[in-house]
Amino acid sequence: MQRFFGLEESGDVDPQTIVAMRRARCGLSDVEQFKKTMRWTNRTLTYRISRFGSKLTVAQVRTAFRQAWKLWAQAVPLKLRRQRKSDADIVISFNNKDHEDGSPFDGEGGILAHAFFPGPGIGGDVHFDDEEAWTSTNAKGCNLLAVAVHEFGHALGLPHSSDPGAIMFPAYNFGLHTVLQLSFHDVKDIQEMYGKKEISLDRLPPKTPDKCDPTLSFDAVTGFQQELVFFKDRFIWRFDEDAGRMMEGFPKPIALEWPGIDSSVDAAVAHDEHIYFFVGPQQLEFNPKIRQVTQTMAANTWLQC
Ligand SMILES: [Ca+2]
Ligand SMILES: [Ca+2]
Ligand SMILES: [Zn+2]
Ligand SMILES: [Zn+2]
Repeated sequence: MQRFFGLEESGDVDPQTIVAMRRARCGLSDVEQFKKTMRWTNRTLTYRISRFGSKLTVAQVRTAFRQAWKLWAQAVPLKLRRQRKSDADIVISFNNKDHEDGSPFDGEGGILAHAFFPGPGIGGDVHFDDEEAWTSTNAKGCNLLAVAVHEFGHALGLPHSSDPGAIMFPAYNFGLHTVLQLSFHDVKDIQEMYGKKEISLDRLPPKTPDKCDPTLSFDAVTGFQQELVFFKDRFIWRFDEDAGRMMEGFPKPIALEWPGIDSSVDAAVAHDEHIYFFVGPQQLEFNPKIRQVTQTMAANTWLQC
């Protein structure tokens, strides 16, 4: 699994790997190799919610799933229809611990959900761990929509992506303040399976920046402790000054390092045991000890306005 987090494939479990592994993730194994691409042959697929969870209302769950399917169906000529009764292609449920498919859930945290690739029976089905703190809002907890978009990608046949900007990256994209959307790679991968939809997307899917792109420009560069951090869009790279080299596993979404910083930043500075991120007319004060944004202020408060 190390390859998927952009870490060195050392085979040893180093502290960096442990951090990546402890993070909430999808239960689908990265090690699993796919003999052939599995995809649905029908262009209209049906889904049914066979068991609702205990954390969200029926309406909240239905809305999240409808929005999640819509993101994929905007890119490809597929129709997803909710079915109340009888068999559906994709059966979705919230489950606890062992739920008789050989992949028991692990209680709160860790694995949040898993899905099966297209096929008959359990194929295409999606299971969510009912013990997670599911939310339908931007509040703390697990945003059901963010997890559902990823799992539904598997239900349509997509494996994990090594692009850290992709919905199909094994760690979920919990950018709570950003609009959830498919990345350039997600769109390319799903269109390779099902073709392009004639109606174009509302806006172009974002590309994860490439550090060696000769036209690359940075939004901000700043020094934190013994590091230099390079910002571009919602991603960063970190340069370790002691080791004299770029750290492995980057680019990474800013929000994975500093939760709550979900957009591009104009400037960032470390001061008085806090980090200040400047985003448009605002600045976000981040406390690294508790890993939280502690205050939002006007960007020009430093200038005593
Ligand atoms: Ca879990
Ligand atoms: Ca099924
Ligand atoms: Zn996954
Ligand atoms: Zn399951």
